[in-house]
Amino acid sequence: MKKVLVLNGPNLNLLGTREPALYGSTSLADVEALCRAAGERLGYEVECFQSNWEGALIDKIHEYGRLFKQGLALGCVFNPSAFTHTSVALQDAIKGVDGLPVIECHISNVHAREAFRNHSYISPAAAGIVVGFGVPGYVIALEGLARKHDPDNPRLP
Ligand code: CA2
Repeated sequence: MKKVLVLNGPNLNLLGTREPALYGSTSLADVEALCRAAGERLGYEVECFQSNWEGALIDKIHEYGRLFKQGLALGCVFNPSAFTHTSVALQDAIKGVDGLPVIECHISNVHAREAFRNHSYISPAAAGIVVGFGVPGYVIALEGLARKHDPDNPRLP
């Protein structure tokens, strides 16, 4: 069974504890359980990883770049959190692994918020973007990734 990475960036470990108006009241553990269940429905094994450290996120993208080349991984759903708006290094990592499809996912609509959130360093390297659907956006992103890989997957909704 091919693997899919659900990658979450800084402070998303705090999901559900504060700012429910922006990010909902679901915990990161619940988001990850939701993603694993969606992966199972689609026929993929979902691995979840969250870090507050840019380098740890980069290392995980490199790992999945290798798995993708070996035919063992399908791609990645990535909420880079605030690194979206700052990190040339994460854009370089995604471009550097060359081929791994990364779907950028944001819980809130970053385009309807402060001007500094309107720009993403990740989007130019992304295979797709899901923004502003709340936590269900992760499932939409997983389905989009699966559809890109195999539009005829009978498990797709
Ligand atoms: O909307 C998103 O998913 C964001 O990636 C969330 C980031 C934000 O910096 C991006 O602009 C948009 C922030 C995640 C912080 O999450 C918290 C959750 C609960 C309490 C505090 C922070």
